[in-house]
Amino acid sequence: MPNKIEGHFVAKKNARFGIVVARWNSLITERLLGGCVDALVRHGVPEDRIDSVYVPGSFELPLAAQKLAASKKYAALIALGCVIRGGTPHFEYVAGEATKGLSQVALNAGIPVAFGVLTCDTLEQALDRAGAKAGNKGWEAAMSALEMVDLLGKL
Ligand code: INI
Repeated sequence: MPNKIEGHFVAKKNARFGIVVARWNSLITERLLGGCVDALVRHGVPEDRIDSVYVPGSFELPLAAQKLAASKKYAALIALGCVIRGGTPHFEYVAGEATKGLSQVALNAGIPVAFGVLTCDTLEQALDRAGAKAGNKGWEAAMSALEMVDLLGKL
């Protein structure tokens, strides 16, 4: 049997988490933030070890995340945003740059940057993923941050 190495959903002692939240579609992103903080706190992260930083839109998430990563204060970052397709190519540009930029920050800094950016066709779909029919993607992003911090500590 191979050695199985995996992360668990536990809060590492003293670990600090940075959440970057886009204000665009704040009806949705505030709900993602609520789910995200709830998941962290219920898995043992004290609230005073969680910082939330606001940016105008999802396009700005990577730059703020990069700055937070450079501070070396955080075990992981979680990016929350919501891009809704409006029938223009704008959607692809904003969502694409947010996605590329955030993964670049994670790889350059060597810390997990959880991707909690919804890319939806409609507001209804976004609501479903922000606490209605399809769970809360902010919660899921927080769980992935917890798991990755624990995993990286084992590698
Ligand atoms: N930003 C979002 O987070 N979601 C969107 O749906 C969106 N749309 O549709 O335009 C959006 N645009 C703003 C963008 O993220 C930047 O804040 C803006 O272009 C200024 O740089």
